Amino acid sequence: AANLLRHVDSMTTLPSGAGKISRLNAVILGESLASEEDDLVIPCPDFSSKAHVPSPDKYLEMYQRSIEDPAGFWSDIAATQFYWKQKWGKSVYSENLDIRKGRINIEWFKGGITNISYNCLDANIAAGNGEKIAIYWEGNDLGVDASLTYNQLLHRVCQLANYLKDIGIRKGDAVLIYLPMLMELPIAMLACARIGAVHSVVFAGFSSEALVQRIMDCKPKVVITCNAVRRGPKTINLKDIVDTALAESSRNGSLVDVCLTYANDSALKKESTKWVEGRDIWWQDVVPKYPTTCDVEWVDAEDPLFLLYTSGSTGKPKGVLHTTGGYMVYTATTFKYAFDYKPSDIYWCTADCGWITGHSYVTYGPLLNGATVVVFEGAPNYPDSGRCWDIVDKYKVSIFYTAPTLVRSLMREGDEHVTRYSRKSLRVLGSVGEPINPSAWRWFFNVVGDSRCPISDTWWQTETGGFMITPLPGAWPQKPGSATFPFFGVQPVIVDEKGVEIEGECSGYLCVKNSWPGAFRTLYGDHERYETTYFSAFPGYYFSGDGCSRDKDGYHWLTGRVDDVINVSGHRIGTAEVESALVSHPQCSEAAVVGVEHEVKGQGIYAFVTLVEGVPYSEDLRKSLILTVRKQIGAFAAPDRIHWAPGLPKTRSGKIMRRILRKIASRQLDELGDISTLADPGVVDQLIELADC
Ligand code: 6R9
Repeated sequence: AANLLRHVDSMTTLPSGAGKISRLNAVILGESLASEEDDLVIPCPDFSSKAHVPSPDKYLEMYQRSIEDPAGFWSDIAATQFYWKQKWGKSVYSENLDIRKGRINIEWFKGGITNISYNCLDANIAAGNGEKIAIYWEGNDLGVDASLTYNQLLHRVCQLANYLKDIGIRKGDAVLIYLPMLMELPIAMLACARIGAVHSVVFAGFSSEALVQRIMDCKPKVVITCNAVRRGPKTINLKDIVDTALAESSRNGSLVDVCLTYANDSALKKESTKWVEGRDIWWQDVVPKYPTTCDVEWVDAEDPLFLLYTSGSTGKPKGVLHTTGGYMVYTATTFKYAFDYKPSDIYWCTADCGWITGHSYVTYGPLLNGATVVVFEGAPNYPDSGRCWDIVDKYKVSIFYTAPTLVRSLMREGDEHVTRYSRKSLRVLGSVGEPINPSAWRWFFNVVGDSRCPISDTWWQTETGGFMITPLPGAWPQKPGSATFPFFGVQPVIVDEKGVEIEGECSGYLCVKNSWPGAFRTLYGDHERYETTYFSAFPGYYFSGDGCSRDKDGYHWLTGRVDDVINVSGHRIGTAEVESALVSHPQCSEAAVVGVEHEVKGQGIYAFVTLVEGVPYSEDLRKSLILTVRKQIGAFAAPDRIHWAPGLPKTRSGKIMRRILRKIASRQLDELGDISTLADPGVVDQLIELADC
């Protein structure tokens, strides 16, 4: 904090003045950090003067208090901005993040009794916002749209909550939600929360096999889905995927009693939907018959709110568990400050509720603030590459939050798709999911935001629940590509490979020293894996899995994952998951997957495969290997490249040397390094020869 203090201090003397980025030289992806260092984007004085945090000084004052007195800082916010049926007990929080001192444990507001659905809906209505629009829904096809006020949203949520109670769902029961971006998705999440059920949303791009894996882990009694969805020019039959998954999971002993299916008429007619009598129920046949009021199930702050599966470095996805009170306070507060949210804003986050971004910043964070949220069903380039800006103009979106991969893909299509729309409603832009390279940052800032909207490049994770390192718009100068400084209450540290904290200008592993209210509490059913994955590598800290450097001014620059997780278009994929899908193919005996730089997706998936003895490599086999991954995980995890590897580079003890594979995959052949420790160094030449095969 002392470092941060010094450098922010020196920034207050920076010349003020709004503006364009001084240097707009053409930049290539992955350019070096050094060339960016003096590239400061100074916030507009007019913007800053109206911002929640108008200056570095104000930030510092709040940040310092949040670190010196976390209990006071967070309990003031919790007590004044949220409804609690009963206040928490004596201690605001308790934590042990040090594995050497025993079990890892994080609790916030324990003993406090509340309900997040009540705080999203009833509390805003009581404050006079009942007739304010909660959700603008924009369908995939032009001209298909709908909206709900806070009153209407509450009614819909209550009807579903009553139905779920009626079929026997109780506090603590898991409910699996497999829905695309229909309004019914946030409705289903809020209905579960209202009755204390634990939702587990599975991104509707996951395959049936991935769905089975999740059903087997959390054993829901009910699955909520829809018959089909339109995405761009395609119609995807989700119900078929669910049917296959439910048949398989019941064979494996996990029986789902009810499959509540929303009839998404614009995608597929009811009559054409396959049906399992006795298990399948049309949402529209039952839910609207229930009363529009539903008593809230008051829960403890530490009662579970949801499970969300994410990829790790082994094949089995991890069920990240978030609880109620801390998550509520944290998502709402980060939303307010990192986007400088004001009640007049119209907010659009392009993320799907199947990922953490959709949980925290489509549903909970914004609704807790009483915001108006745009929910978009479709694809951002359909019917053409101007769709996003068409939506921005249509709803007068003022805060637009998206992923670098989308920025890069739109950037390639040319400025005219952007500039033919007004976009004058835009005020704040946001980025999430992966590092945003400076050239994409500049394009987003200059072209989309007309050089007047600050960009909040928010670094965080499924595990962190909410933003950890993020700009606060208007508070301080930005550097394109840097996530800047920690949010209130967060103490990030950079450690070396021995786990020793490094001060000042440095690079290393990004850890966090303390707990924050939005932190995940465990991995569902596997607290030991929680402790070993996140708290054992560097004892005393939470280890994020990311690399990070800090520049001379204290700005943070995220450099990507340092573990076996790759980030494709902002989606986390474990290399082990893809490998295990590949080796399940009867003709593949071994696979090794690495990430390679990809112009649009950030990282692409590059798979080395060894075939079963005697099987020749062919184009058909390549296609069928890719299809296997699509089937087991989902289309988004399909390898970009298959590289036939008669042998893989292994040490004498049989460990695959991924370092070498990464170099071969990115064709950095003069940087292979020492290959003498390989059991058979000859395989390297062989792989290089086959690279373009
Ligand atoms: C929110 C989310 C987490 C991983 C994380 C990191 C990468 C996310 C980033 C970023 C650089 C940012 N990541 N935001 N890297 N700058 N602003 O994406 O959660 O799906 O769990 O992914 O994404 O590598 O470790 P999740």
